[in-house]
Amino acid sequence: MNPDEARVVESYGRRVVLSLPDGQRQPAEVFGKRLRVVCGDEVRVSQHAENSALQVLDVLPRKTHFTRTNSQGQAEVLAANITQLVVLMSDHPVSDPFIVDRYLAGAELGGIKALLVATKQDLGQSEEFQAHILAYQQAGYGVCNVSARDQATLHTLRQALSNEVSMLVGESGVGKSTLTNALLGTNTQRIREISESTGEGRHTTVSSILFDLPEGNAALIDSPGVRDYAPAPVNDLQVSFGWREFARYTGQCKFNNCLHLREPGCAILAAVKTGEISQRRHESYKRLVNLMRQLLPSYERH
Ligand SMILES: Nc1nc2c(ncn2[C@@H]2O[C@H](COP(=O)(O)OP(=O)(O)O)[C@@H](O)[C@H]2O)c(=O)[nH]1
Ligand SMILES: [Mg+2]
Ligand SMILES: [Zn+2]
Repeated sequence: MNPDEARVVESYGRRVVLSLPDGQRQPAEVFGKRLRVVCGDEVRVSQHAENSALQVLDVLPRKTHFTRTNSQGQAEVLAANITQLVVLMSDHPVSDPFIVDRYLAGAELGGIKALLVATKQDLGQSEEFQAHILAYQQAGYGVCNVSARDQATLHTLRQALSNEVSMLVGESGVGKSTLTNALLGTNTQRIREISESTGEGRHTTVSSILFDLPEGNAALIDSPGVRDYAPAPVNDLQVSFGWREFARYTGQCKFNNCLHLREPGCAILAAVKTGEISQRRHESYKRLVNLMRQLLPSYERH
């Protein structure tokens, strides 16, 4: 990294926290109204005088960007330059597999590797949960079973995190911040207290924060709690690229613009019928096609 370059480790609009080439973390201001920076961005900075505030002047080209559709139906970049999305799933409380699918699709569409982590292993796993995990393995995803309360369970995950810039995502309460603390060996991130009366937790992680992991050349981003997630708008034909297991059947459908919904001679529908592709994963695909059709008017689709 050049001496005038830095990495954004926290972003609050105009105010950010930077990690400087010497490893120090310092607050800075974003210069100019149009510049938008997110966690993981590499930026060019300047400082007028020894004790003046650091200013972010420019964003270096992003190698990857992980996006979502925001509440206005627009694409929003959540993190830049991550190499791996780590999608957390828990049985306590039960994670929604349709949200997990959309996170995995967001990674595929952003050209980012994806890994699944089943959390809170110490609390046990129902048969239904294990069936979901098996379906993800059959689709081609690696799965780590962990408990943040047992360092011995973190070994495989630590290996998967080395030499990567990983972002932890998943529904509120799935255990992202607890896992971050366990991996860092600190109590940096605040943990949600789940209210006994309502079962609802408070959102204690307000912004994505990037941490350097002690081992290897690795970084980990803890992200704020969410209720829902969808990738940035894409046209309906692109949605299938979010389902890794569909790739095996590329070129085998009768129509080359097949959307795998109800077309005759569809290789994907045939694979769903034989059980080679999970029925639930395909249902999830159909739901995302429908959502994307609502988000993008038809003239933008083709
Ligand atoms: N038993 C058990 N509880 C956990 C584990 N990880 C997290 N939790 C609990 O799950 C709740 C939510 O955790 P938190 O890390 O705040 O979730 P986040 O919203 O995804 O960041 C807290 O009450 C944690 O104590 C685990 O491995 N085992
Ligand atoms: Mg959290
Ligand atoms: Zn098809």
